[in-house]
Amino acid sequence: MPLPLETIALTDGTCRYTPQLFDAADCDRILEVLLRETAWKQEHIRMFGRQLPMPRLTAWYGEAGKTYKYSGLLNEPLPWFPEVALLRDAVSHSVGTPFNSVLCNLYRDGTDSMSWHTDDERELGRNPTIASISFGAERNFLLKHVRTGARAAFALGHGSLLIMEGPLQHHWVHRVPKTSRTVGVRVNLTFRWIV
Ligand SMILES: O=C(O)CCC(=O)C(=O)O
Repeated sequence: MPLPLETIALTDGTCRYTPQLFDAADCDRILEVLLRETAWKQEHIRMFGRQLPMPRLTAWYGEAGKTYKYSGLLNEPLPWFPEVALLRDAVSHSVGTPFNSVLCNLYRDGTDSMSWHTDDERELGRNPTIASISFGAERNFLLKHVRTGARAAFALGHGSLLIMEGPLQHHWVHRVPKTSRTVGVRVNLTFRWIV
């Protein structure tokens, strides 16, 4: 049976959330495996006329041919490895929808971050369901409505699941800000369906 998820109805979109999709001992093991086995890469993006390192490491896994372009980077999927395929299946089961790709983000400490953006690339389809699981240090995940400025926030901790769905990506931007708190490593996986 999929776990009950809390539904948070926002203006123009919906989130579903549980703070603990996996139990604590599993989370520690999963974090260790993801840190060790994911093909983490330092990507660079062009900003202010310069190639700057992204403030996090990333990796893209998925079915062959499911390429994903964001921030000017064309990502060819790496083949699923066992741990990430098991997580995909567990998350699909809980969310009730299939996923054929995942973006992995590694935040090494509080200086790593992700700036305001929306997951609205054409290959995600019109109203994508995006399922985000996190392991390791808790970090704030912020949402902002582009027209009204309304805000929502989640503290995404070890083993949490957050789903963004409906028209949310047309109306809200999201980010993970830097923090001056001393925080450890965090891994976030966002499962997606590439059309
Ligand atoms: O690390 C997170 O919680 C957010 C990841 C994210 O926004 C993304 O992959 O688009």
